[in-house]
Amino acid sequence: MDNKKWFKEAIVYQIYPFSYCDLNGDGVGDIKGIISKLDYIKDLGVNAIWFSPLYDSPNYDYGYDVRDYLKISPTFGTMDDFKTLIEEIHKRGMKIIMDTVFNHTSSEHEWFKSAIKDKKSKYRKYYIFKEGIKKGDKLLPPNNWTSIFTGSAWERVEGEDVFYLHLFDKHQPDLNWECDEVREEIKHIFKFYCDLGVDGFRMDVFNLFSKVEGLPNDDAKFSKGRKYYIDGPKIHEYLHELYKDVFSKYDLLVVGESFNPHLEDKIKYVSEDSGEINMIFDFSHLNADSRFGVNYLHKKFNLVEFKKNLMDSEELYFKNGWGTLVLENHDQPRSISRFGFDLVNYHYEAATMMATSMFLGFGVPFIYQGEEIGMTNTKFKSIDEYRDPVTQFVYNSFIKKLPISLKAKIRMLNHGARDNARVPMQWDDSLYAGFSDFEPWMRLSDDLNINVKNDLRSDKSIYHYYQKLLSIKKNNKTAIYGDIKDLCPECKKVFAYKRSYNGNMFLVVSNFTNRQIEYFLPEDLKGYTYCTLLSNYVDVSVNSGKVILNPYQSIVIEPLKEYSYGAVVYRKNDNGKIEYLLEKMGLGHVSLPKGHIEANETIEECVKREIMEELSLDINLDMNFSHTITYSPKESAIKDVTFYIATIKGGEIKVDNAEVVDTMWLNYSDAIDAITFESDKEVLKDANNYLNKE
Ligand code: TEU
Repeated sequence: MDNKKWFKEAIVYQIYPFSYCDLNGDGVGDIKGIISKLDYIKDLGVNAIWFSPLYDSPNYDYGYDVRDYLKISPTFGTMDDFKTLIEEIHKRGMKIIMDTVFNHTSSEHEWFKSAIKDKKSKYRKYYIFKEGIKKGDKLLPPNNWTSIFTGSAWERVEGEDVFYLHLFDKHQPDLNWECDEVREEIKHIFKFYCDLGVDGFRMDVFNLFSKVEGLPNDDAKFSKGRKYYIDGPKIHEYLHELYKDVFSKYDLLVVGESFNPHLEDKIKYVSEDSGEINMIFDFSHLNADSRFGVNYLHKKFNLVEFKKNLMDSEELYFKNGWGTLVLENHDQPRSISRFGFDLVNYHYEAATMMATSMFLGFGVPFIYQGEEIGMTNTKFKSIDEYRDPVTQFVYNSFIKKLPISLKAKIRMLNHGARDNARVPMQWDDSLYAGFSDFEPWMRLSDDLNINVKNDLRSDKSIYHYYQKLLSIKKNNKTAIYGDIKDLCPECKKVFAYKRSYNGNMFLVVSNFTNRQIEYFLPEDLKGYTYCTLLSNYVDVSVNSGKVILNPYQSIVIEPLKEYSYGAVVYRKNDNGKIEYLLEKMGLGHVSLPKGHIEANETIEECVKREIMEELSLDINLDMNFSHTITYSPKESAIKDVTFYIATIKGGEIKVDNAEVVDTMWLNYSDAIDAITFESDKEVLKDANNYLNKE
């Protein structure tokens, strides 16, 4: 657990390149557009960006059908643009994560074209071809497997009695991982991007790579074939080989997108001992509003189910590897719309509550573009407004035939459509939402008032709230490495959990309803005085274990520690001069006469405000509240002294300076005195006495 690697402290922002920002005016997003937004992304507080596929593709499945893995799609730019993108991301101290699609290629990939053209081609074995079954004058597919995108999983090769397997669209033929050359090609592609400077990968549907030998018929009623390819027999072997030959040679973040994985396999994929990958996406919690895991089959959001699936995963990964925290991606409808919140009255509260509940859990947050301003689902009005082929397949194969009105059919589609996540990003209220000057490749969403420009100037900015939230996620070790425990799994209205690490802890308590409610902390947590790290309301009411929560309120609270009064840290600098660092510890609200933290501010804001107010100094303040702040008093009473004030996290004492010679605890009033300007002299005297004691 303490084996620290950068991926564990990552906070990832996902970009769907088609819909982020169009700079060249063709209605489709592009790399230059993305580069123009990197400061916006950086300022949100993330430290890595994952791109849905940027490779050359005929786009039957919008990039998830790759024609050439070593070429950037001309739709988005050139390889040079991509290199600039890497450089610009790194310049800003962020990492870049590429999507990889290796379960299948595009049917227009040179390998497949050659395999189809010539039976003897060396690429024939790169794919899964099989003779059809003759039945009378008909030729049936080799088995009864169905595609995940509906219909048969087989397509007949023109002019032959042979079929090829495609677990997704027919334009996405499955690669044959049994073939050594295929795996070598894949490793080569991974290395190519590593050597360009890419820092990590997402692997699309990685747990479908290995298929059971013989590809037998499946007697399942629905979704035939799954038991023969989900977590297939050689998947762990393949992943280990990738790890050994590629992943272990670089310092990467590798996250696999899993498709309905089994429990024992999940553990193996992410366990550090297995040497496979770092994390998986496992979306079981997102099924809490749908039947049979199908987003179109809507049911009322069930919080207890959501928490159970989420917490089961987090607890599992805490023990065995690392977790991912996901509410949205390019395949999912917008979270705040699908879970049935009252967005007319509480849009800000619902969006910030959801984010707080999710991203302070155990694992790496993955934030999908637009989530940080609370983008919502779209009310598509007719079938031809949808761009995703899956929506069309689902409509034609199943929803179209239902005995319900067209309106009801569209409503069903709207609820589950992946298109909801794919409408253009909303930057401002201009004609095309600031996404493009040209008509976008797909329609815009309905509520264009939800846009970056409006959000950033609003008193209730979701983006600004995310900054505070992510600042906690990034700087508070408990939020990263801490154990996680659900405090009330059976509560139907509240989601409350505890994170703990090295004697520190904090609680996250969220109200999932649009009414004011009361929640009682468990007995063992009642006895503390809590201070607020974050809330989406100004008032935070926690009294003797009773928490009163406003509609969709989320609070993050931590106990005020006995020793959290204040600290003075002295050191000698290179010239033998005495410097001192002051740390104000665990500023508690209300109970302290000075140095109190307001309910809705973070510690860094509190320290900034207080120092500004109390000392009236110009301060160069870093956003990271765990960072040491350096400032020079305008009229220093003390000459030749460099004065630092470090803000702190919880009760954790952290001085990142090897030169520190000793620390000394003061009681609260002394510590407060110590940071008032007049008493600088006294403190220095004190420091001198202390250091010269021996
Ligand atoms: O998704 C895998 C996947 O199984 C989803 O398509 C899922 O079934 C669907 O969203 C349910 O509505 C990955 C990619 O994320 C997706 O965009 C691709 O279409 C798919 O693989 C094929 O590459």
